[in-house]
This record gives sequence, structure tokens and C-alpha cells, in this order.
Amino acid sequence: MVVNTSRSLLYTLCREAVSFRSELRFYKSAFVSRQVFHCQRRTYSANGTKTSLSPNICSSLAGRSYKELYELSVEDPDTFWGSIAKERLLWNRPFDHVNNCDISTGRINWFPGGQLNVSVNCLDVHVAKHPNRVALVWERDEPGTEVNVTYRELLESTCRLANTLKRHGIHRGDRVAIYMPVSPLAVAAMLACARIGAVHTVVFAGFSAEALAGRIQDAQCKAVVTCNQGVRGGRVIELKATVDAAVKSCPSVRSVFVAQRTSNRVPMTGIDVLLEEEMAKEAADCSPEVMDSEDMLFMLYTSGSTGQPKGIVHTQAGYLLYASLTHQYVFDYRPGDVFGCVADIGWVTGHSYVVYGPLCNGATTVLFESTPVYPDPGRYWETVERLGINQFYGAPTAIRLLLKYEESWVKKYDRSSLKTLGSVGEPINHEAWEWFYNVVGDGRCPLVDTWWQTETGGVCIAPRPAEDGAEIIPAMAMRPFFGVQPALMDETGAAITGNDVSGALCISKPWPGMARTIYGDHQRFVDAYLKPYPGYYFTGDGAYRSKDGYYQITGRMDDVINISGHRLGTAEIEDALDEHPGVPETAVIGIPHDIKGEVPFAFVVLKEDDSLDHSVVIEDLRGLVATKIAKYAIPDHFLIVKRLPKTRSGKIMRRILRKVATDETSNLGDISTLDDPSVVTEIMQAYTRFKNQPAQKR
Ligand code: 7RM
Repeated sequence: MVVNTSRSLLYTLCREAVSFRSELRFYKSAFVSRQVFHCQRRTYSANGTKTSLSPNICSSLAGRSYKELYELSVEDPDTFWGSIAKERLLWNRPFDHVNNCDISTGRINWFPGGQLNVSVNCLDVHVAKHPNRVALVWERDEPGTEVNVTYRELLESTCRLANTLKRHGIHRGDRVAIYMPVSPLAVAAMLACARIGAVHTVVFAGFSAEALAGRIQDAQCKAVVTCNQGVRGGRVIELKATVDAAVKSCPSVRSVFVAQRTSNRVPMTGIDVLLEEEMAKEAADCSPEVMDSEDMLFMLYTSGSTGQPKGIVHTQAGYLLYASLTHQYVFDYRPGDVFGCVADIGWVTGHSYVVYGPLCNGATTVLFESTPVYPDPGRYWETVERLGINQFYGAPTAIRLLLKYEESWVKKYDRSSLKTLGSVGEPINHEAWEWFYNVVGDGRCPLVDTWWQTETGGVCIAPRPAEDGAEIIPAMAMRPFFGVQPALMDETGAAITGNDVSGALCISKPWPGMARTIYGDHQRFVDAYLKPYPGYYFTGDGAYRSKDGYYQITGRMDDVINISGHRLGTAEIEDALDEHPGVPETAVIGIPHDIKGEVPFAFVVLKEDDSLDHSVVIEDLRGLVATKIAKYAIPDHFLIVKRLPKTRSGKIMRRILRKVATDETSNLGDISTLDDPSVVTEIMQAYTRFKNQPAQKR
């Protein structure tokens, strides 16, 4: 069998699959007709020296193996999830049923009739038992200045913040935008919303004012919680100024709560409230709102294949249960461990594995404010040593960046506290996997490649849990989590049986963590996830099932790219570029990048106008993307072309652009549906001229 371990081969294979926008039938067939080579070098034990499953999944299911538990979870989900939910969550009212779901219409109900409060489950239950246990370790940007927050302190600040929100007219069901870096107050803001039944939407603090405004408008947020400034990698970020610019076009916003991260004063306006000052006036307790299982907990905007980000909705009980169970079993979290997920709270990973999962389990969770290379490339490992981190969960893009430096940046720090390493956000290539496992983990910590999405709420496929001594195959997500039944679909829409096969990755039964809807647009939810393969949840990813029945994710099948683990629709970038008056049309694709995984490549058509200076237009375009979306979304390459390759029905054939931009024009595939095939030569010539330019001019 051909064994090729390079990222680019896998990449090419899965990229081949990619479609014309929304032409599902086309990409189904293109995808399935290609084989993905599965690469197996060495395998590692899934459980290290530890015993298999954490013993206490719940008392009525104690003593069962992974295999037994997994079988029960898919054959009798009601018994499985019902017994766990009863025991692991604190309910105000027990649920009437375990689930009442119809995956074809998108009616997803878990634990109907049940009532609870998420903040109580994350705080009060622990304060009752161990008030002085550290809940949060805030690893601030400047090394050695970390701040510990105990469960009691976090409950108090959550209550003060909740009371502040209430005093300013925020009630159950209202939406609140949180535009803050990772910090204890940001966590308190999320939990304060949960406490009073408000719905938070955290917006990554790197998004532009316009992107923030779009989300606030879509969610009709009544308030924004932010900081005067942020601090990251030694640099100051003007958060409040961005919020000021955003809320100008957001009439729904009545108050902006401003926390002080730095001692600098920033201009204040009439609707601004100094957060800490107001909190100090409020009581340190706040009676929790009793919420129904299926009330909204939060929404989080994520990119799809259209220009409009979607507000993915998660609800209370099912989400919390799924986040906490996966946090425990995927990472083998044990009581007393210090859990270090270095994700930002602006992404779902921060929601489930910095905040909700760990806090529901009473863990000590790290809030990492800095970057992997500040002040130097040893930062992660110096932090691991100083905080005694037991589980380290990060992104392949950071690992790929760090492995370029001397190993001494890792080796000089004591990493003996580490027990589990985790990876998330994009496929992890072999080189990164091996470096993470061998150099960082000294070959002694299981490394789990965890596959999941904003929409899945928590990890769905990961090497653990597994039986005692079970293998881990490098760079493979491998095993479905409890209750998750993956299916691979072929071009006719049928499930592919057997092993050593590839297809569109679906999940065939509802699980408690799955998204419930897209805010304000249930039809879009049904169309995007449930309609493509009736009876299944469609992930948008392709996957390969190995001879042994393990899953390997091959990449997106739609026009979504992944820049440093951040999901972005190419249509969003195109929409920003198309605002330029001299630019009638653009097409953006993703191309492989050593460190970031993928970067955007923009093909730009200019108006017939000799006075346009190309380099000025490109500068304008860069600025447009930065202001409309975020800096990280700016294409790395711009290529000016006369026309785009289109089919007779007017669809851009992105496959051709992808081939050109990755120098793979020897086999362009079928171009018979192109309206005018001569466009291909034209674009190839433009690309050759472009490549021969000095790099800084591109
Ligand atoms: C958690 C998160 C989801 C998309 C998903 C995939 C890709 C995530 C992996 C992965 C290969 C992985 N949520 N993805 N994890 N691909 N292996 N372990 O990232 O909503 O922001 O992105 O990310 O394409 O569909 S997300």
C-alpha cells in the first residue's frame, strides 16, 4: 500500500473533493471517487500507564468497559444518558423524558421537563464542597503574573456581575455580547448570563467592529460586556474603541459594561458602565433563574459557506452534560488536575473546555491570555512547569509554529506534570503529531486528536475513551465518543458500509451536545445540516474509515477554510472584497500553508479602467478585509485576473483556481462544463507572471 505521510497529499486528496458552492451532488461524487491513503507508522497506548476508564461515569453504570458503555450509549441512549444526567447534574426538577428528538425536522430535545441552572452546576455545587479550590488560573500575558480565583471567589463575582446586569435591565432570554479576552471577568460574564437566564454570545476579541456589529444586530443584543483594552503578546488592543465603533450601528444595545484590564483611561460614552465599580455595589449572591433544559444557554457565531455567519444555538442541560462528560473522558481528567486548554473563549473550544466542561467537573482550569511565542517560543512549556498543568490542549497551528524552533525551548522546562496532550481545530499532520508526542510529551503522554465542531458542542471523535492499553494511531481522531454514531455517505446519499472507505461524515443519531438551531433561522439549520442526508446530521467534513474501523478526518467538503484553526467561509472574504468599487468580482480559495494550515488566496477581477494602480487596489482590499472581518482573514495572495472560470450556469469553478494556485495544473480534471475553456490558459499565465514577481509585490 502506498504510504505517504505528507500533509499535502492528504490535503490534495480532500481538496479534490471540494465543490462548486452548494452543488452537493457534484462534490459527493468527486469526493467519494478518491481514495485517501491511510498512514500508519507506529501506534501508542491510549491510556498510558493509567487504568482504563475513570471509574465513576455514574453509579448505575459502574464497572463497564468502554466497549460496553459505547454499545449501551448507542443501543439504549435513554438508559445511558438518563442515568448519567440524573447523577451528574443538579436538577431543580427532574426531567420527564431523556430525549424527544426528530432529526429530520430538527426538533432536538434532551431532558424535556427538567429544570436546572448551569451556573449552579458550575459553581454552587463545588462551593458547597470545596469553596477554596482554585477554579481559574488566569495565565496573564506577562509570564509569572498569574492570578488564582477560587470557586467561592468566582461564584461571588458571577453573582455581582449577574446583579449588575439585572440592575441595568437585562432579563431572562435577553442576549448579551461578550467581547473580551480570556479573563476571569469574561468567565464570570458568561456564567452571570447563565445565572439570570440571559443568552451570551461571545465574539472573539480579534474581530473587527463591523463583524462585531453584524453579530450584535443578528442577535439583537441588549448589552455588550468588554474591557477598556486587551493585552496580548506584549501589545495593547483597543477593545473599547472597537465596541464604540460597532454599537453606533446597533440600536438594540442599551448598555456597554467596561472592565479595566489596563490602567489606561479610554473615552466613555453615555451608555457605558464601569463594570468593576458597579459590581462592588452589588450583593455577592444572586438567586439563580430556574431554566428549562431546552432554554438557550448561548449562541456562538461560526462560518458556513455563505457570507453570513450563523448563530449556532446551544441549550442548557444537554450541552453541559456533554461538555463535562467529554472533558473527563477524552482527556482523562482526574480530580485535582490542572486542565490547560489554551484556546480563546471566543471559539467553541474555549466554551466547552476552558469554561463549561472543566467547571462542571470542579476542575482547575487555565485561562491563557498570551501567545505561543511571547516572550519566546518556550512560553507554553514554561507555563506548564510553573502551573503544573496536567492536560495540555492546543491547536496544530501552534505546534507547527513551535517545532521550527530549537528543541531546547521545550526541554529546558519540566513537563513531568503532563499526563495527556490534546489537539483540536484542524487535521494535525504527522510531523506536528510526532513532535508534540515525542518532544513535548517525552513519548509518555497519550496525545488525543479530537474532532468536533461548534455545532457538535463537544468532542465527537477522539482516541479516548478506549479500553485499557488500546492503541492510538498518530494523527487520527479514531473512536466515536459515547452516543456518537458516525456514518460515511456516498454520492447517492447512502451510508457506506464496511471499512477502508471514504465519504461524507455524518452522525446518525442525535446526541445531547448537538446544536439545536441557527438563531432566527431554523430553516437554514435544517438545510445546512439535516437535509443533505435525510435522517443524519451532516458535518461538512469528509472522513476515511480505516481497515480497523477508525476515523480519520480529511477536511471540509464545502467552501469553508481553516486559518490557524479558525473557521472562515471564503464567501465572507469575497463579500468584503466585493465592496471595492473597482472590483466587480472575486473568488477566494484556501491553499495549504506550513504553519497556519490554510491561507486564503484571492483571485480578483478589476473593472476595465487603466487608471487603477494594482498595488493600491490590493492595499485597499487588504484594508477592507481587516475592517469587515478581522486581520487574520486577509488573503496571503492576491492575483488579478481578467475573468474567473465559470460554468455555463454561471458558477465559479473553484477546483480550477485551487489547481492553479497549488501548481497542480497537469491534471485539471473535467473542464467540459466551463463556459469558455480558454479562461484556464489566461489564468495560468497570470499565475506564472505573479509567481515570477518578487514575493513582496504579490
Ligand atoms: C472545535 C472546532 C470545526 C471544523 C471541523 C473540521 C475542523 C476540528 C479537527 C478538525 C480535523 C480535527 N470547531 N476540525 N477539529 N479537522 N481534525 N481534530 O474547531 O467549528 O471552529 O471548526 O474544524 O473541519 O468541521 S469549529
